[in-house]
Amino acid sequence: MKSMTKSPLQIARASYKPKLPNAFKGNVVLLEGTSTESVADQTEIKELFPNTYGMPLITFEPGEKKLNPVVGVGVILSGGQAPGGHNVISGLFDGLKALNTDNKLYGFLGGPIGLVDHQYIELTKEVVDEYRNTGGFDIIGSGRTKLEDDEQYEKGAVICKKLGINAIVVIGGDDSNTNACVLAEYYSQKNTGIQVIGCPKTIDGDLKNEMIETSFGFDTACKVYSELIGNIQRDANSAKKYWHFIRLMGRSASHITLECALQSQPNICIVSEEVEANNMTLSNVVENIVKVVVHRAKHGLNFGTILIPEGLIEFIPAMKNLISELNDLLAENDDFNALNSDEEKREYVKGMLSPESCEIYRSLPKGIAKQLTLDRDPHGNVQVSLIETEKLLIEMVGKRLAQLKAEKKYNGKFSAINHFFGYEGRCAIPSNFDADYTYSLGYTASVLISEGKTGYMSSVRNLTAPAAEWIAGGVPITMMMNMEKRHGKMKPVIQKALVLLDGAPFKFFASQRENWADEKSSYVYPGPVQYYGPSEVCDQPTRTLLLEKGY
Ligand code: FBP
Repeated sequence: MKSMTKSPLQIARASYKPKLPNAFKGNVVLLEGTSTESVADQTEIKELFPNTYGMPLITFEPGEKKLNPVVGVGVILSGGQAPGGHNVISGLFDGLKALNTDNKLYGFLGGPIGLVDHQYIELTKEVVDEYRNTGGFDIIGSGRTKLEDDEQYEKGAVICKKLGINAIVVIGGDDSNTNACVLAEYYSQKNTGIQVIGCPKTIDGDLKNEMIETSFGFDTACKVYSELIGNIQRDANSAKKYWHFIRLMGRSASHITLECALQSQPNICIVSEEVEANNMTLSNVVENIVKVVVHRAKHGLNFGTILIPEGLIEFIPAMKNLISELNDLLAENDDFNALNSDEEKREYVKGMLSPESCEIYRSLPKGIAKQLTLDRDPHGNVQVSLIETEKLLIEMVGKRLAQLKAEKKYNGKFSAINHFFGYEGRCAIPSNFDADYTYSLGYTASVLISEGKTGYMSSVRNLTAPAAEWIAGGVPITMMMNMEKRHGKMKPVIQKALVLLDGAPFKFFASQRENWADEKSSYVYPGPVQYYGPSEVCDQPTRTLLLEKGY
């Protein structure tokens, strides 16, 4: 058999033509709205961003042909992978070439560090064509280096000058776009002539607001995880012998977990934001799970599915205090880092914590306690993907059920299996929605650049309508900012969007969960992401977006 370097689907998918909003079908005109304000802390944000604060919202509409001067653009992929990143780049490339065939696009390698270390490639048609409609960020790679000091910005300006780059596009999440905004302000203040445009990326779905309806990648990742959850539910319903504890990526916010629950209807779904709002302890969370396990066992159902958001641990108030004490304690702590064994580290930490936090730290299984002290990411966040909450819950639920059994209050069998879905979905081939959305975001960025804009995030709205009716434009990044404490200091940052307990997706879930938990449970098996077929199967946005838009 001939060896294959591409799958038949890859080959077919390469020829998919992403849909664009009508505004981009011909020549484009820019419309400016009224000036904007930051979501909070207006005085502080205005003072920190004198050049990029208060700019108007922008929308694009079809318009007259005009002459577009040649531009050079550099693009950076920042942070975790998300399906559709390659299509942002192909949309950007095609948009730039449609504006002026002499425009050039460069890709900085390995994330923001590529700009600082002058590592780049030119993104020609041959390179871009290889990656159209594919998952992953491998076209130029990604990284989590934080752009935060003048020396880095100056080094970036040097390479931009050398390559004739007038604009940088940063494709990233809330932290990366915060950095993009600071960079835009710096380059404006220094009159470098370098514009900076952001693009809303993250599977976590927590970079959203009135003008950014969803971040790209959320759609595909949730569809991939929901397929897997559906498959597990079929297995559970067939074998009838396991409880599956499934943790899902998403960092702090529970958007992914909630969306997967809406798609697959598991027996239990924990939403971290609700746990925090109800001031729940770890034992409360365990007790809620136990109630459902016991109830189903009474009906002979010793199996089920439970979805757990990755960031749960940080939303349990007492655990949150412990993590925050650990963050302060471990920040650049040479004494701790010099210790060799886990036992020495454990003893050191115990000696430094407050009595309340120490009590909790002691009560945790050693493995979990160790995971809480692992290195933070460059933005100072605990790497929640490394904390195996699903195993902790299995252990605690098992213990509690054993107690109930001894008290003759439970007579079932509890056999549990743990799963963690994250990396399985982050580089999936983008759904039609993500392929179209990302291509449109890239195309939008090219027009914002040609219009000389800086400090804007590429925005494509009205996403529950067909792509032709999507509204493309730009949102000043300062509009999304507020002041928050980071590493003990107040900093301007983009406000993270958590699950709203009074929002339509959560309310719908809350109205259904009792039915999903009991003996009449009604699993849904979403099946694989569909690329070809009827529009009602292939072109549906997430349930979250539909509910938010009142469908
Ligand atoms: P971004 O916020 O950078 O998009 O990353 C999302 C994410 O997939 C989270 O869901 C997860 O907690 C984290 O990245 C894992 O990070 P890493 O890729 O460094 O393991």
